[in-house]
Amino acid sequence: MVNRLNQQQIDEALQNLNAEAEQPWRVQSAQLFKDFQFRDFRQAFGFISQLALLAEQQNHHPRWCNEYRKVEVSMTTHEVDGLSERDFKLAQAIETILS
Ligand code: HBI
Repeated sequence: MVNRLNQQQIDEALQNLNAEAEQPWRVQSAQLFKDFQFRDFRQAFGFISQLALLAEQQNHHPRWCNEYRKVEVSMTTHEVDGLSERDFKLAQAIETILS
């Protein structure tokens, strides 16, 4: 059972998530979204590999788009047709693999 977050909950969750991040996550087209830029393709692909393992662990699977050293990540929760705590939990975990 998962709940759809309302706007106030989304704003609070974004604030927590972005508190220590250099580049912020944002909500774009109803998705939780962030652009990542790496030193080179190898680093970008390493990040994607770690992201894939995290997604499996959490059974929550983001969309990603990679071009050379750039990776765009976005996600939503289909079950609630919006954002849920699952999106923010995965985003937080993604930040920890970068730190
Ligand atoms: N990944 N991003 C995302 N959103 C979901 O709603 C989602 C998912 N991965 C697995 C998943 N849902 C399953 O829990 C359901 O399809 C059963």
